[in-house]
Amino acid sequence: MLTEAIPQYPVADFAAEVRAGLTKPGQKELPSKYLYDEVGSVLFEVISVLPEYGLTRADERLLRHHAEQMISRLPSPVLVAELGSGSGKKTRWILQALSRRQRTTYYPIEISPTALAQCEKELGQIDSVSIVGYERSYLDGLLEVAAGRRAGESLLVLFLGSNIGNFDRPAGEDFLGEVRRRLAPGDGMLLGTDLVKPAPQLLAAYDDPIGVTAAFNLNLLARINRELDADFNLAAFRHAVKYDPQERRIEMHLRSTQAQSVAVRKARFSVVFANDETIWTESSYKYVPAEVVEMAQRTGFRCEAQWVDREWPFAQSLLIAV
Ligand code: AVI
Repeated sequence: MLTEAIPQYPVADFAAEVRAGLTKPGQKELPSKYLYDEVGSVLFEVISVLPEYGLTRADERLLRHHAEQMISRLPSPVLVAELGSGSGKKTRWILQALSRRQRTTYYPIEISPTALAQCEKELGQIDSVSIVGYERSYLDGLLEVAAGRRAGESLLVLFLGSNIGNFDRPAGEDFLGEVRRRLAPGDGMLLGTDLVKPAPQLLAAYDDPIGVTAAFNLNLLARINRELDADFNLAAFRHAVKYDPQERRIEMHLRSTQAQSVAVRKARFSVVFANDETIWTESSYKYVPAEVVEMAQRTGFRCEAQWVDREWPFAQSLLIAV
């Protein structure tokens, strides 16, 4: 695999964002993108195979069963760019279906070099598919891929796994608009969204009984200790999850189990926690299918088709840039 690389988040950006989130008045927060260092990415892979977390299996099932139909609705030749390649496992179905009709170039765009390497391992052997990895933010990478295409080539952008659900709703919609600005009319986007389901099922998915999701969440504090020379006592924080039915979102928090003070030396600040105070580390918004259609229309796409998994309600929506 060829890789176009730039460095990961500079430590100064990480320090500034941790400081801003932990010193802001009211609810303390940390950006969820920092959950995915080398340890966090491996823990997320484990989450994705937990029996309680049906999201990744539903995403993969829809691609496995409908990839041919999905690509039959796209012009040929088409380049494939994926935002946040993850391990690349699910993408195999789309690439195999495409490779039966054309030679295909696949551009995984991903800030984590570990995930890009994993993706190459998973997908490197498919006949007629070449891989060019971009170690970039999603939108910067997409701009470069779109700018480099030849006349007559269209683009299919994959944004799978309900990664859009980790944006607040308005930010998710802005993000779709930004993707659209980088595309030409007729280009496609396959968007995976986790759908609303009963609260007990969602709570179990984000608070599994063997504690993998708890470790994934706590690793954020461990990462701050490692990279910013902080002294979080991990034993004094607990993973906590709640579902807000009005907002239709799961919230992950880290709850302080005592009054305590923590120093984050490389970010030059200390922070005090009251007993029971939380740090909000991630939101995971859940959708209804019609909402995705409307969001697509407001951002310059039309929804060409939707496929919904019955076992674990989840939708793949094929959006076409208008
Ligand atoms: C990556 N993302 C879609 C996952 C989700 O379900 O929101 C991240 C995750 N957080 C806890 N478990 C999984």
